[in-house]
Amino acid sequence: MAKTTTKSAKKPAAKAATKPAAKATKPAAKATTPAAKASGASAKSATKAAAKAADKASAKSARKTKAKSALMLSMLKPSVNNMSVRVFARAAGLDHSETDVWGHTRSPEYMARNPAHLTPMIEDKGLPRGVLWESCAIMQYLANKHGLEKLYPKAPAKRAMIDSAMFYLIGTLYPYVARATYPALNFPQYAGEVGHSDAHPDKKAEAQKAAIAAIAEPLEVFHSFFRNGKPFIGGKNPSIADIRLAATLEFLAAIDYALPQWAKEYMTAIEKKLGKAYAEPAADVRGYIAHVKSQAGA
Ligand SMILES: N[C@@H](CCC(=O)N[C@@H](CS)C(=O)NCC(=O)O)C(=O)O
Repeated sequence: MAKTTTKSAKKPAAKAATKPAAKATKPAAKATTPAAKASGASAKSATKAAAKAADKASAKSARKTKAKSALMLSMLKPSVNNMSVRVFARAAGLDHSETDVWGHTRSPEYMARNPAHLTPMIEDKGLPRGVLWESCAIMQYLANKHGLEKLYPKAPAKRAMIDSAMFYLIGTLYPYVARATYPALNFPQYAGEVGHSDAHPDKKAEAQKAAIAAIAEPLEVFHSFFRNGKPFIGGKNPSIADIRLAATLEFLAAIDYALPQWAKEYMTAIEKKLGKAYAEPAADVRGYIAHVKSQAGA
């Protein structure tokens, strides 16, 4: 299973994360001091051996730190766009670190790297601009880079179906889900949406109602067309399109949307297949939904 380290974007946490590593090399350097003070050839060779061992140890720990921090993910815990990549990284067994950037996406530092101010965002050395956002593009890139065929098939026709399902989700299903659930989640809606405007609350409620009603059609398309009798869009195993779909459906709990039976079973099946890789990031989304619901009920 991949190692995941999580930190916050706030400065104290960043400092805390770098300091112990820097300090860790010091005891090894100090360990040579008593021997250096001693005289005689054996003391000198003992010093040399200790220094060599210390060098080896610090080089090893530097390599380890480098490997661990090779993939960095900036994310927001309550978001299903982010949940998709967090589930994927765990399911793929990728060593990565997560930085919670809640409240920091529009900071000058973040905007300088990502003018779209979006999460999830990965930082990876091989990328021409050093960063990549858009959940599906991130999963596609990492699956390509690490040859994760089980999650993202290589055969063009099979791959095309996964891509089609993901584009359909981002372009059609997700806007309905956002319009339907963001008011309940206390998330700002996208500009141009009635919910974002200063229209009368009745108009906003109407738009939300229409979006809720519109969800059923694309949902059925995922079931009858993309799954087509298979357990998952990917076949016997969940693909990146399945991760993206299941994560999206999590938000519907915010409005107590009555999922069709197949969708309930599908989500249970994904969670069972992916285990902790799914459950851990899902717990953050579910925790947030439970929180906003309790606030609304208070
Ligand atoms: N289509 C994008 C949507 C990304 C998105 O909307 N991210 C939101 C969180 S759900 C965000 O980072 N918002 C922060 C901001 O705009 O400052 C994806 O799938 O990654």
